[in-house]
Amino acid sequence: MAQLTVYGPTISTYVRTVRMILEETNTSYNLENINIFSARPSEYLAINPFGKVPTLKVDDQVLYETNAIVEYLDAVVADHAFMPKGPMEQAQMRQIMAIVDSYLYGPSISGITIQRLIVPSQGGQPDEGVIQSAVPKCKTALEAIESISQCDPFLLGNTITLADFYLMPVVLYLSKTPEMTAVTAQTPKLKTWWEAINQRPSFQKVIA
Ligand SMILES: N[C@@H](CCC(=O)N[C@@H](CS)C(=O)NCC(=O)O)C(=O)O
Repeated sequence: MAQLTVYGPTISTYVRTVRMILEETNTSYNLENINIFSARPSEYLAINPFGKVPTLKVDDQVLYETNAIVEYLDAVVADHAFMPKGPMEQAQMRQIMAIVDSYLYGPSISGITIQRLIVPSQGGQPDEGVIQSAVPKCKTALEAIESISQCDPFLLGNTITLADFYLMPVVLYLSKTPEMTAVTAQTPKLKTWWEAINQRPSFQKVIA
């Protein structure tokens, strides 16, 4: 097996998504911290010109963009265990991942989580305006995911898929804020899914 190195901080939702696959499959890997609260070093920008995390190194080859990384890892370390079998479910899995990327991550993390958890931890006051404008966007995204998902017990049925790994880290941060109640008011299936899945050992390990 190739030598795998994940670049990124343990607090990153996308880093957690990637690490869950490695933990689920007992794959050994190195974790290299990248500070995302300061300018990225030139050595990191040389492997990821966008400066985002995570980046995965596979021996000397570099992959970035979480959707590319997780599909690669699912193939090489999980023998496609985290990919649904049917074409419709595969498309729905990618649809959920795209909703997380395009419509959920921004309002949940940059909007609610940064304001509610990070700003006060640094002695500041949350910007209630930023939070209030993020809440309906999060709600729309979670309700869209709810309408695609089965949550029985996993998002797309009886096996865990990459979509679960994408959504769990974002919902964890939301669950630490008072806005969780409002954004999940119309998503009863996702609430049941979250209660059943959040103690999963691979998840508990990557969030520790
Ligand atoms: N499109 C990227 C997004 C990754 C992303 O936004 N990562 C966040 C951390 S969870 C990050 O790098 N934040 C630092 C920054 O934006 O400067 C992917 O799929 O990997």
